[in-house]
Amino acid sequence: KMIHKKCRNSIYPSSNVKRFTVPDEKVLWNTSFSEYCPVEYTSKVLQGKPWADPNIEDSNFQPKWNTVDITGKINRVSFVTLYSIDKNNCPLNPIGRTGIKGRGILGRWGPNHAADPIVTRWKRNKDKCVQMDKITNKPILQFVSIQRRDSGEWALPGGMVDPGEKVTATLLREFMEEAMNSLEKNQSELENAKQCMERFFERGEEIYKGYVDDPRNTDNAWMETIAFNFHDDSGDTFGNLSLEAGDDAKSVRWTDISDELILYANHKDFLLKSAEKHNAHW
Ligand code: RP5
Ligand code: MG
Ligand code: MG
Repeated sequence: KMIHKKCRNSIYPSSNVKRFTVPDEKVLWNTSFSEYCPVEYTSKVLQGKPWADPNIEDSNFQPKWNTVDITGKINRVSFVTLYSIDKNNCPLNPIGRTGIKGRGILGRWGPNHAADPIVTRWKRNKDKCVQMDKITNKPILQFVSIQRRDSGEWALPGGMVDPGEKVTATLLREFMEEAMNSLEKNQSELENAKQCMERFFERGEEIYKGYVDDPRNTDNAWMETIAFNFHDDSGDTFGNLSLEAGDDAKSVRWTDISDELILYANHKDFLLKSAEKHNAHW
């Protein structure tokens, strides 16, 4: 069972709000922790944003917890569990305490759904031969990583699933925005790359579906994701495509997968799983 670490015992991202200290053994809601007194923090940035929920006290806000809202197409179902609702009508983080109440900078109360594309290829030398790791003697897999503008950490080029959007569409859209700078390209420049990527993204393999140990999580709002692997086995797809950082990414690069990776949230776990699937070095 997962225990979250990146959303505990730290300063909340883009703020100076300090989380209430939660030791490992006090994470689960059903372990008593009478001193527990987390501060409430919901960023002002969320006010009036079309992509964000209203405040919980707002009388017009009638969220249907644990269901997909038919009209607004907002998915409030958790991959993890049927989450509980506390006495203030706030959803409770299924993994446990985080040291902060409220939403922080997350748009939704409860689960915030994202999708993460894991685009991989084999590492090759100048003669196009696949490179092996000297110790494990296994081929080295590389993945497309982006550097996040918010924290500067390297991460998967993932993003939020828009209301009513298919996850397959989110995966492609976010990859093109963050790793190919599609938002700054004109229609004709995009045409060729888009067709190529659409075909490449038709065959993907699900690697992970569930909670993300994201530094933005709170007691009442958390990230969940579906991570899909798209593998360019021959190396042809990306031979003709160039990577260019865009939107909430400030750089992009191919990175070798290994146990030494240091990445945002728990993205490293998804990459190790991808490497295992391809019987690659890690
Ligand atoms: C992570 O946040 C997810 O795994 C995904 O990579 C990302 C989505 O949020 P933004 O990149 O849109 O901030 O937890
Ligand atoms: Mg994005
Ligand atoms: Mg993103």
